Amino acid sequence: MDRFAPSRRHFMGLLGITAAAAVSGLRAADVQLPFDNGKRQLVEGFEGKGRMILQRTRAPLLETPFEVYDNGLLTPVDRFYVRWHTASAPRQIDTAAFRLNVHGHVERELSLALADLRSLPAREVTAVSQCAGNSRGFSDPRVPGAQWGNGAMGNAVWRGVNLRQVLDRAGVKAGSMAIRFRGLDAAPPHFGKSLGVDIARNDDVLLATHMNGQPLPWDHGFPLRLVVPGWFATYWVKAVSDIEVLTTEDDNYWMAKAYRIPATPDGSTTPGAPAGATTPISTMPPRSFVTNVRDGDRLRAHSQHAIRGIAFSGKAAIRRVEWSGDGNTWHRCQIDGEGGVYGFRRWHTQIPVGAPGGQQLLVRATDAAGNVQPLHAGWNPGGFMRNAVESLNLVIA
Ligand SMILES: Nc1nc2c(c(=O)[nH]1)N[C@H]1C(S)=C(S)[C@@H](COP(=O)(O)O)O[C@H]1N2
Ligand SMILES: [Mo]
Repeated sequence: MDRFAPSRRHFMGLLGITAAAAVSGLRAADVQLPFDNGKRQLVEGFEGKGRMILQRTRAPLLETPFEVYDNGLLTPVDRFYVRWHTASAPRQIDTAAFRLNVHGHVERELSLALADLRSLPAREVTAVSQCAGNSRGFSDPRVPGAQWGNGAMGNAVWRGVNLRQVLDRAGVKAGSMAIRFRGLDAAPPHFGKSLGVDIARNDDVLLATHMNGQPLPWDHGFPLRLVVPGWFATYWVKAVSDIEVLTTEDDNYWMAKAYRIPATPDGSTTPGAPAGATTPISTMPPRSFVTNVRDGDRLRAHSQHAIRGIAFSGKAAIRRVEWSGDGNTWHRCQIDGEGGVYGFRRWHTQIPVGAPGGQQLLVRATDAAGNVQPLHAGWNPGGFMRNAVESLNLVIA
């Protein structure tokens, strides 16, 4: 596949017209996501990105091709999915003039330069970032929104300062209710999300400057982004420049109207049912995927086949991964050692392959809090939080 000459890419980066220009000059290949109207282009040439599935050019929505998850536990920065609501975040900032402002219900307002943040102790957390709408394209009946396959997720090592250090410098006053984070996005409704004070003060919540050892690229929130391990990525505000401590619930669009799920135990409802109470989406239920075998693959009859994949949960550590040929009898897979609580965990096993014909393969994950993937997918009007057991139909020959 052709790449742009570096000079051209540099030029586009400077002018901030990466996306639209990039695609028109690209040689692209077709890919098919496994649902109706799932035809997409595989493109290369977005600034800093390798081959990605193009969902939208501007504001960019780029999906990670699924084979990337089989290559290693960490998702490389150049293959990490990209999601912006508007194309209004700057692609050029004066890093010397940049300030992170902390204000609202605090003892002392802060205006921190990047150098101030660099002087604070940094820490690293390995965590999965997953869009709340990951896998929305599988919703049945279909729902509006980005028609993602399963590639709006990625696992990275995030480095930055613990948010609590910054909050403690400002002194969050008693009676505070929520902490709102806003990005540099200029278009209304200005992107912002908020977290309860206790969540925001968690050890693992970071104002990150690096992912996988590299400074954050523009698309992932340079110069600072919020990292909220376990929580859906909508809370991981990119290019965050403003932190406001609130004494009431946040009533801004992104909390009060968007990214809400039915207030039912599993966040789902019946298609067509009257709208009931909703609640902001929060932590990620467990998911698991086979990464080395795809739906429709051919396996050799009467053999043993090694399968492997990934599992993660935002609610507790992954405790168990199982496979099944029928959805009734489940067999334990081996979970590999590394990965951490919030990251992808690798698992593997051998499955017996039967006589020629068809064979099903299902995998499900359970976390330490007892959350288990349901056999059948729930449904909600936003297409959020899909987490059903994945099922592959294999061809045995
Ligand atoms: N400033 C800003 N931050 C943002 C968003 C945005 O539109 N603007 N989108 C959020 C959503 S919905 C997702 S899924 C993640 C995507 O992060 P990524 O592009 O680094 O993968 O960023 C979050 N942070
Ligand atoms: Mo998202």
